[in-house]
Amino acid sequence: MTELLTNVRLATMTRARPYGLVDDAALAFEGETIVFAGPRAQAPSADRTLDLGGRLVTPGLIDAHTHLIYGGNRAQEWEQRLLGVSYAEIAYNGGGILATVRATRAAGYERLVQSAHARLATLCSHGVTTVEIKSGYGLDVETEIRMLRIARDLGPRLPVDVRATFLGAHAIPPEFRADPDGYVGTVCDAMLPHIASEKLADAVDAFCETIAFSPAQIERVFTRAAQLGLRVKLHADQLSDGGGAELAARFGALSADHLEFASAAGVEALARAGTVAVVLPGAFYFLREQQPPPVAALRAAGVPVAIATDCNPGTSPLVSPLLALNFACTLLGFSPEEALRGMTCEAARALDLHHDRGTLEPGKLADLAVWDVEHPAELAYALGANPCHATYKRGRRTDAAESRK
Ligand code: DI6
Ligand code: FE
Repeated sequence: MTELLTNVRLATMTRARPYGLVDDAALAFEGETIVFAGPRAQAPSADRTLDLGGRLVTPGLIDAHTHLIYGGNRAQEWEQRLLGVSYAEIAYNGGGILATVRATRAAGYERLVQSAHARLATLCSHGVTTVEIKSGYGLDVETEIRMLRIARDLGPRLPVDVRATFLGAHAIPPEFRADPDGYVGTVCDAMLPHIASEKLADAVDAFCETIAFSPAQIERVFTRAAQLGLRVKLHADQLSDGGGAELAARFGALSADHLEFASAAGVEALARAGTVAVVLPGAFYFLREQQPPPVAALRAAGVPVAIATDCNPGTSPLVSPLLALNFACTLLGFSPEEALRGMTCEAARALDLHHDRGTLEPGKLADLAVWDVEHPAELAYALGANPCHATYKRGRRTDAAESRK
């Protein structure tokens, strides 16, 4: 059966600038696959036609970096930070990520599912149809596996595809405080082989930072991941220049994320490796970071740049992808078009899913967001608004009003 959505403006996000816009357009799909996206006058005949009243249709948004499964919250730590205590100080004193690790270990499976489901449903109600979710708040075999199973369980419950990422090397757990290398051994020898054999993760991430893991420790994790056939990505150069971008590039990482302190050499390395830069404006904003990521240098070097929410309890409790686009424009110098590319086609690349999503073209999945706006710049523009009218996930429609329930 062919379904035709007509009387729309399409932001196809294909190479044609700006936004791959097609006015007075139509889009047809058969099952879960787009078969036509172009001028209404050329649309094929269809079994069912829906007039969308001139609304804008974009690819479903892709949030390529979240940590949305966690116990508790860190509002009180945020209060402390507003009084001048730094994120690094809080981490050194056993708060920060480790506070969430305690709360996550203590929460049962069902409580974690419930709170993560609510956050993911909010993302979906804002046009998201593909999301990446990391583990990393368990830091022991049992809880890391629980987090990844929850990530795998959430997808079928909502109109969204979930990519699960194993982030065992997120922080050094309290049990290994005196033996960080011992923990890296656990990640490599106990966690990774199990996760790979059960296919619980699609990729492996790590946090390269003075308060987390050294490049040498991360090399061990990445080497093991590569042996097990898993692609890698990296939290790189967020709080200091630790050569994270270079490290990610050396391992052919899918993405290097954050990058506030990445050096010129790091940017060049990403460009050569074809690694996507994932910029996380929510964390930049919420940490009141002073040093922006090198957006102009990334642009000049031709590095693909994605934008994501980084939804997490410590540095970016953000469940609005559109606000992430706005922050990218107002704080980091993106154009609204670059920002939207960052959450569609470039985000698809960051997840290695660009073969089947991220643009509106025949052959790609019918993952769509329908918006009550005239022009795509409005998506990044309207602070705190949610103009999402409906989404289509693999051709199946969800009304936004429905998904907010
Ligand atoms: N960088 C981040 O921004 C998140 N993880 C990371 O490595 C923050 C995680 C947290 O503070 O809970
Ligand atoms: Fe993160």
